[in-house]
Amino acid sequence: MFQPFREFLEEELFGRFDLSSRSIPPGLEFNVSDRGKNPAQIQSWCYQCPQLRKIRYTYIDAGETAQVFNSVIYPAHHYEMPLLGIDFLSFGKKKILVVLDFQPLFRDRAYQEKYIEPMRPIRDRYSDLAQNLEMKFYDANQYFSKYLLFAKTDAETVTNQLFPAYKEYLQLYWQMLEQVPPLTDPEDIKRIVQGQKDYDQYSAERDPASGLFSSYFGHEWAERFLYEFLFEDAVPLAVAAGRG
Ligand code: BLA
Repeated sequence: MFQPFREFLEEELFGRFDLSSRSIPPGLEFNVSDRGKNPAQIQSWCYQCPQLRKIRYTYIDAGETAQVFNSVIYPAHHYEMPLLGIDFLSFGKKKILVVLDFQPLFRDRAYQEKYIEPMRPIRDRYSDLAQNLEMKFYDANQYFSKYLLFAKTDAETVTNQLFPAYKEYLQLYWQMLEQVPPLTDPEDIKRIVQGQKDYDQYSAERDPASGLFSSYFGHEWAERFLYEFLFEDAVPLAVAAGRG
């Protein structure tokens, strides 16, 4: 269902950037599950280039039962711009949830003006995909922008609206990346390092996918996947508590 989105992202990345592979810890790059009736497989890719310090995406294919395309792109630490976040989920073809956002590291007005306002004209043209749904796991005011696409939708809308919207958001993201002034003050850069780390910590603790990973691949694998790959700059709660 979302393979064309993955392929498009891949073509864009390889066409625009000088990518090198970034290692994925052993055992986390690929897994298959035959627990229960429905076989599921999960595969991940990870790259870096001078402008983007971590580009990761994951595809879960459990046939009709579940299709998920998830990605986060982290700019280099000398760019303060938002992370690109993608989470497209389809369960049994009936339940389709899509989220796409430039995920802000900071919430001040100047930041919003520079990095979030440019999304607005696109968002306004895809109002079917901007549904103002309530968030149950995350706080909509943290690491989400007011112009995110967030919708419960159907397969037809995925093809006819989400795909063009996705292309436009990506286009804007690349354009922003070309224009963003690099930070040079080590203090400013430190603030971005911390901002991206805080994002990982927050996301690892809230990720609604942890149950899904556990059910397919077991708790231990799920924890490793979250803390060693998806959000590798997060510290597992038990470890963090022990350090206190
Ligand atoms: C929701 N994301 C979800 C849900 C799952 C995932 C299972 C709950 C769906 C439901 O309501 O039943 C799945 N999340 C994943 C997967 C990965 C993951 C498979 O991290 C990793 C491979 N989530 C993101 C990113 C964004 C995001 C980058 O990982 C930003 C665009 C958003 N996902 C997001 C939001 C919700 C969601 C906003 C709704 C959660 C809520 O209601 O609070």
